[in-house]
Amino acid sequence: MPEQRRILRTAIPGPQSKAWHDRRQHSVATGFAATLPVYVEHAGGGIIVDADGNHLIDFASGIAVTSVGASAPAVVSRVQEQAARFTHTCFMVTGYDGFVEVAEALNRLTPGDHAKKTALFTTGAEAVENAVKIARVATRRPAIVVLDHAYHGRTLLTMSMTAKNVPYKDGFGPFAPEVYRAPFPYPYRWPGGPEQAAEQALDRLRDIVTSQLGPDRVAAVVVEPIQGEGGFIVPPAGYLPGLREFTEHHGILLIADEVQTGLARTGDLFACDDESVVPDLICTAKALGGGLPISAVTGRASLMDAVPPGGIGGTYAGNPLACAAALGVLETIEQQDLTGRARAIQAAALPRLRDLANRRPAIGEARGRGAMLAVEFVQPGTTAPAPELARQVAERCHAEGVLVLVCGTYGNVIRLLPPLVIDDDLLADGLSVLEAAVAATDG
Ligand code: PLZ
Repeated sequence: MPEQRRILRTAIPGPQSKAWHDRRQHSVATGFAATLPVYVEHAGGGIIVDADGNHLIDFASGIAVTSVGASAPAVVSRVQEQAARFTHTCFMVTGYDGFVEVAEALNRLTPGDHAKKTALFTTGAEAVENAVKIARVATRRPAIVVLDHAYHGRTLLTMSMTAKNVPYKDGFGPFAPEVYRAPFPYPYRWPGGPEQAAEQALDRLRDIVTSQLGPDRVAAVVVEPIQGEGGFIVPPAGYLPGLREFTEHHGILLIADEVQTGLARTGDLFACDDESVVPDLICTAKALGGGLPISAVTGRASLMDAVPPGGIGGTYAGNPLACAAALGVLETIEQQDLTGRARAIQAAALPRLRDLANRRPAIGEARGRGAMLAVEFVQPGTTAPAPELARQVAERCHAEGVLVLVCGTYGNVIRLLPPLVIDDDLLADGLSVLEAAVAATDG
C-alpha cells in the first residue's frame, strides 16, 4: 500500500501526467470527461499515486467503488487466485462456485428476511435496466415511475430514467417510453420548506400514480434511497416508509437503486436499512466489486423467478474474477467493520462541514450520511446555485492534492466519497484542504 500521506512533488498535473493526457487527446473520444487529468500509477487505502509520484488524497473512490480501498488484500489475492484457475466460462453456459456464493451472500445481506434470489450483471445501469425488465414481467404492467434529480445510468432505458439533461441526455433521444417522473423531496430546495417535503412529495407521487397513470399500469417506482449524482440529497425521515406503504397498497414494486449507496457507504450495509425499508428489488454495483465490474439485482424469489430461463443474462454477467473480488469485498466489510467505519467518518467530517457551512455564506448546506457527504454552494445570501464556485473550490482542492468530485442537478455540490479504509489523519488533512479552498475562493 502506498505511504498514507499527501505528497506533492510536482504541480498537479505533473509532466508525466501531462504527456499521457496529450496522447489521450489524440486517441480517446472526447465524450469521456476528465475530472482531474492525472494518470494513476498505483493506489490503496486513502491515497492515489500518480505518474509523477504525487500522493493524492482520494475523496472519490472512483465514484463510490473502492470502498475497501483500491488494492484491498482480500480482493487482490482472491482475484489472483481466480485468474489462475480460469478467467471466464459464461455463467449461462457452464457455472462456477463464485457466482452462487455471491448470490447467496446478497440474498442473506440485503434488507428483508423473505425468500430472495439474485441475478448478477456487470454495470450499475445493467442492474437497474434488468430490475425494470423483471418488474414488468412479474407485474405484467408497463409504466415505471422515477424521481426528479434521479441518476440511473447511460443506457437508453436508464438514461431515460435519469433526470438531468446535460450531459446525460442532450442529443441522445428519442428516449424509452413509459417512464414517468414525480418530485423527490429535496429538503434544502423544497418550496414549502423541509418539514413539508416528505408529505408533499408523497402527495404528488400518489396523485400522479392514481390520477394520471392508473395504479394498475405501474410496474415499479425506482428510487435512490439517498440520491447520488443528483446532489447527495437525503430524503427526510418518513419519505421512504411512505413510498413503501403506497406502492405495496397498489401492488407496485419498490426498486431501490443502491448502486451508489450500497455496501456500507452510508453507515449501514444498505441505505434502506436506516428506516428499515424493505424494497421488492434492490440494485447493487460499484462497491460490490471493489473495482472489478459486477452488479446485482436481488429480490423476492417469486418476482425474480417470473423471468423464464434465457430471459436475462449476458456474456460477462457475474464474471468469475468479479465474483472473486465481490467475495473479498464482503469479507473485508465484515472483518474491518466498514459500516462502523463509515459512521466514524460521518462523526469526524460532518460537524466540520456543518461548521464550514455556518461560517461561509457561499455554502447553503452541508449534508449526507456515513461516508457520503457533501456541501452545496449558493450565491451568498440566496439559495441560487453557484456551480462556478463549486468548480473553483474543486480545482483548488485538486491543485493541493485532494481529489473531490462535483455533482448535483445544478452542478453546485462538492461531494466526499472517501474509501472507508481511509485513516483519520488523511481524512482530517483532506478536510483542511477543502476548508482552505472554500476560504480562498468564496471571497
Ligand atoms: N445508479 C444511483 O450512481 C452510477 C455515474 C458516473 P454504472 N453513478 C456514476 C457517470 O457519469 O457515468 C450510477 C448510480 C446510480 C446507477 C448508476 C449507473 O452505474 O455502473 O455507471 O452503469
